Amino acid sequence: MNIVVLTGAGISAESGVPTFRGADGLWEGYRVEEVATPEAFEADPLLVHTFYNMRRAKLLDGTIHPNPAHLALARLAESKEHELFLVTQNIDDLHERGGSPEVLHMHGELLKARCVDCGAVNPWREEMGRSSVCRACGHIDCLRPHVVWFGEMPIGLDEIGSAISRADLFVAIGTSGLVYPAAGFVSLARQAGVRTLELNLEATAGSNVFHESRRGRAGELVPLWVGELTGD
Ligand code: BV8
Repeated sequence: MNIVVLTGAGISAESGVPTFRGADGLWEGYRVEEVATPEAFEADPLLVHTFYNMRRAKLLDGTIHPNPAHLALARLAESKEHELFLVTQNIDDLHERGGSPEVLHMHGELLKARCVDCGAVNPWREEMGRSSVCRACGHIDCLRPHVVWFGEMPIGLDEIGSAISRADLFVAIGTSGLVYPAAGFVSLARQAGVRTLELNLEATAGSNVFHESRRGRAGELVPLWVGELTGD
């Protein structure tokens, strides 16, 4: 079976990565939509760098590990009977650390830096600020997180659209279905006659669009669902 899986912050919640719209969905009193924008970066680069430096440091502090949901998706990728296209809205590297061989980060990656002068994208695991130096062109005050902000074009939309149109099954895991265009993928799938399944802790904005919606924690639901497909 051709399967497209879209993951969101909910798949990393049990690994200790806070979701966006969890308890209060605020960071230091800011809404993510206010901080994760080009305008915020233009107006207050230090605030935005601090937002990502804190999240990067947390991701790398040794306490965050892939959970059974990440591991189950890696097993699904290895199975011979199925073709998996994994796209994530998350900017953490937990799918990769969980063994998934190919991950499309449609909203970018926290552990990469992009140079606004030369366009180079490089791995970046330390603090980033205005004095950081681009490893490709040597300029300073030119690096930003390689992350898609609100109002910016997500990565890989064409590839995602064609993967969905030729899929047999579209599964959304741990996403609130509030951010577009990712939130619209389920409708795209339904229009293409693709079966749709949602695995999420609670009902979401899109739950009634899915053919089937299962309630529960990703760490439990995903291994069970993958087991149904691979028979293990
Ligand atoms: C674009 C990277 C156009 C940054 C992110 C009005 C109406 C409709 C749309 C818009 C509008 N105004 C503006 C827009 C567009 C906007 C948008 O959709 N805004 C929303 C807020 C209304 N979208 C954009 O701007 C996008 N770009 O549209 O470009 C364009 C066109 C042409 C040319 C140029 C541009 C770009 C959006 C990307 C923004 N970047 N992330 C960063 O991470 O800092 S978005 C960010 O929030 C995440 O990446 C993620 O994608 C998104 C949503 O979060 P979720 O992953 O769903 O997480 P959330 O916390 O919301 O939900 C978690 C879920 O998990 C919950 O349901 C919970 O129940 C569940 N859960 C919790 N624990 C568990 C669990 N489930 C299972 N197990 C558990 N243990």
